Amino acid sequence: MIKKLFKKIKEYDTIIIHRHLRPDLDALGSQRGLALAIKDKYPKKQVFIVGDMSVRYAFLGKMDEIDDSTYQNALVIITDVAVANMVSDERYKLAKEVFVIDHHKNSCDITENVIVDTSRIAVCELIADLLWQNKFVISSSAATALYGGIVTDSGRFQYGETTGRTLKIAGALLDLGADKNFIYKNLYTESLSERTIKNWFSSRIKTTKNGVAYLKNDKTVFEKFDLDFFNVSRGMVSLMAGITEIPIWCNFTYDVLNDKVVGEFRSRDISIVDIAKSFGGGGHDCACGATLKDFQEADKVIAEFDKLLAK
Ligand SMILES: [Mn+2]
Repeated sequence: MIKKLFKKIKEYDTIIIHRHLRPDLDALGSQRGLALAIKDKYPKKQVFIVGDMSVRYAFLGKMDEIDDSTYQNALVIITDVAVANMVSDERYKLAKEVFVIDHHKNSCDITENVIVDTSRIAVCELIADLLWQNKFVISSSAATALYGGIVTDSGRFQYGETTGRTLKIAGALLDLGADKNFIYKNLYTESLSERTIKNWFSSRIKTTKNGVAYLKNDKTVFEKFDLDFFNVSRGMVSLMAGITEIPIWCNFTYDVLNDKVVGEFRSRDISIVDIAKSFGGGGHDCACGATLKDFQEADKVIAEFDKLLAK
């Protein structure tokens, strides 16, 4: 499949790269890094990146605006997601051929053309490797984008699937000129008002008897603060990390666009993904999520996690 993908990349004049909705830095970095590497190798090709943007990671750069007609004879590559309803910009369906490159455990319902390696901490790690295997040159800008994805998806080289290979690839990207200071500056700096808002959320953390911490962010949160969904759903989950008494924590956020409640689940070292799956979600062993009907269903998730800790 890898061979087939790179043959197609060589063949097509127009290549459009998609990734998941509400992108994190692995989604954005893999998309941009791959696009830059293809453009550098084939300057005559038209390579576009599309999708919604999150304010949090806007520092990496803008998306391209393209017409539907651009898809007519195009190859689409989707990164960091293998599930159709999570792909940002459903116009990928207009493309002539579609490939998926992912590292999640979900089975793919988009295309038969799937390259998935669940042993990779970040799809950026996988893509850097694929590019080198196929004799692509990774420029310093592409290296910065890919490095950003590895750093964030690995929790700063901390989470489970972080391996020697992860660090070797990240190291090679640094040697190619990845601007780690640019990435870290943007990851670790926030405004005074952002910090104040976080303190407000921290003060609302609740815990269960056996050590599940949770936040329930209903629509009043968005009336009170000028925050987008991603800032709350992904941005506030880590407020509950690093507390000795809390092995599992979850963040439930009302999604006004779909009238659902999105749950983000995290654990220090206990596998919790099966519970996420039982609520129709998925992800990684210790970092996963699910889209829920309402906050009553959120209570059921909390009860399941609490039961897991009671064992
Ligand atoms: Mn990822």
